[in-house]
Amino acid sequence: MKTISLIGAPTDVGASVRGAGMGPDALRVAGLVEALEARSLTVIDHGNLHGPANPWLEPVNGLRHLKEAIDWNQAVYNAVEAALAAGQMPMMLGGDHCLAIGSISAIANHCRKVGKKLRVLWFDAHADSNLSTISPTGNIHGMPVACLMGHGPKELISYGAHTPAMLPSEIRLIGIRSVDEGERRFIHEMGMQVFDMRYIDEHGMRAVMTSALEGIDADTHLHVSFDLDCLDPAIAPGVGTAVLGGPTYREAQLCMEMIADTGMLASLDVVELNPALDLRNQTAVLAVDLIESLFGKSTLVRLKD
Ligand code: 5AB
Ligand code: MN
Ligand code: MN
Ligand code: MN
Repeated sequence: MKTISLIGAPTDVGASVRGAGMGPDALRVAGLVEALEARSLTVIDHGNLHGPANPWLEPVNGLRHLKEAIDWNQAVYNAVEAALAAGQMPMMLGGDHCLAIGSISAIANHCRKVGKKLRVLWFDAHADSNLSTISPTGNIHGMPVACLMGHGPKELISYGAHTPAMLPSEIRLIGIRSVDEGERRFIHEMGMQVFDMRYIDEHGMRAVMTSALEGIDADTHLHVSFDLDCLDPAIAPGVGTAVLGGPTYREAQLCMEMIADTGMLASLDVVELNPALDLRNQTAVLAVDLIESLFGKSTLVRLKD
């Protein structure tokens, strides 16, 4: 059976709304460990990583808190790399989404080393494809996709042995509904596959997930980077940058169940949970509920064929 390595990364240095640093503990309080154990998984909770405090400064050259983001991502990179080396499944609990740079750099590096194909499913309201030159905010949590594709400050694009860490063909963006003008151009230049909300409305979540999971086989490392602001704010208010019009509870469940059905999930980021904005920890409780489905707790009554 799988052993899950929980890695808490309690920081909000990549954001300009404070509070995401409390995410890891809110997920624990919501019963994450117990829920995973109830799915017969072994869980090793490594507790929280340590890193620099949020200095709460304005962006410099289009980047806010660059040095702090570099240090936090190095800590995440090291922890995820160690979990993979030990044969465990890393689950990184953010923290803001800039931490996916370290997490996915370690995963991609591992894939190159062991000769696995990589597929990343990026669930998000946002495209996270900003560059310092085009970002309207300078917040690094809006830049991880670009950094992973080799576009960003040199320290953030070179954690692993290869730059870029990830190719555009290895990622699928799902749930997107807030894209900055520069990001739109970048996405098209890179040729990334984006299943935005309009596409989900028109084709339905089942068709979207069938496409997003296409080609995954026994040689694939499947990583899910789950920004909780992907979900509709009506069900997930506890996020720093909420955007109207996200997937419903049922659509989110279907995503999780279809991923579970592949049996190939190999690592996970759960990010952008902001307990300071949540209502009685409901977004954390919802996240735990969806993670249970991701690990095979089906809501189906009929038996699967
Ligand atoms: B998140 C925005 N595009 O770059 C920017 O939550 C928002 O990780 C980024 O998806 C949101 O600041 C980053 C306006
Ligand atoms: Mn994000
Ligand atoms: Mn987002
Ligand atoms: Mn956010």
